[in-house]
Amino acid sequence: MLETNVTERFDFDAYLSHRRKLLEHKLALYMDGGEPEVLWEAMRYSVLSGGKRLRALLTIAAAESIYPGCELAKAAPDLDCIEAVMPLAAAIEMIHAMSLIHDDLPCLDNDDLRRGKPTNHKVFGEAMALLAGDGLLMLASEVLIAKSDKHIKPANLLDVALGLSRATGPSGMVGGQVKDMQFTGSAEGNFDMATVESIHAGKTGALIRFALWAPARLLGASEKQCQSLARLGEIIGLAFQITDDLLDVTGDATTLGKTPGKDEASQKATWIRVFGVDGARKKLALMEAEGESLISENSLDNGSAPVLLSLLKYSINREK
Ligand code: GRG
Repeated sequence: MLETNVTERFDFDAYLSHRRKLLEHKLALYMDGGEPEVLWEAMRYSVLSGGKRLRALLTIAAAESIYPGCELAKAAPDLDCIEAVMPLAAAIEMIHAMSLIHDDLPCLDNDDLRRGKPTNHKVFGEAMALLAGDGLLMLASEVLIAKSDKHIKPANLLDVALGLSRATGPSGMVGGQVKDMQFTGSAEGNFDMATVESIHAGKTGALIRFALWAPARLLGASEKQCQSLARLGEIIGLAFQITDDLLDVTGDATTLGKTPGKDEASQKATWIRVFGVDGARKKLALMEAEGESLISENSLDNGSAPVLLSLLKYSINREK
């Protein structure tokens, strides 16, 4: 097993691979077995198919960052903070996976390729893909509520469950997706920066914001810590989606594991269509600087392990 205690020189790759391994193990455990068999197979196909796991990694990193001094650390000093947020991290990845399944359906983006593999409906058919998405949506809440540690305060868990519904539903991902549809195919003059920011904040930003805020709330961090992490989530969420817009223009299918060039072909309202590639790069540089200041001013990264800072940079400088 890799060292979890990162000291002196921070090895970000080792950090990523260790935390991803813990998460994959839990996801497989929470999704082991189940019937009807074909439904569970379709759900597992999309959840256990890799992906960067950025949202879960943000949740784990936020938990590690706030753990010393939070309510739970005092109430249950022997509890491992990564273990404590695993149901939450897994629930977030389930919601993310279901959103990808539905997004790829013929009635939405109609994609054949996801994470370098045929999309869920290409393997299981449209009806089963729809139901696998529905199943994951509810399994996420079930895992969060049923698997969370008994030392977690019920009021905190309830707040987090409410936050998950808000981030996922009409005021989050679903609303963002609807706005995305409303502006797809629209001429450039019909939308502006505020429109694109609002689409991005719902479709992508809401879950990433939640991924950083929720572990702090769940473990009983201070309100200031919760709010600073939520703001960092907004910065990373927008930066992540602008990077996604950029990669759709500059990336290739093999590296991305999905079809590039679709935003342009379907005339999506993206940052690139408002500001161009250079404009997107400039915005990303500004957001990276803003995130960096927020992290250092609020001491969000503790000790010598700049985990959140590294995840911020990873969200922006990734190639897939
Ligand atoms: C949430 C109830 C509910 C329904 C779904 C379709 C839909 C509503 C929302 C669309 C959400 C969506 C697909 C947003 C795009 C976000 C995005 C950039 C996804 C790619 O994320 P990565 O790069 O993927 O993190 P990996 O494969 O690495 O996990």
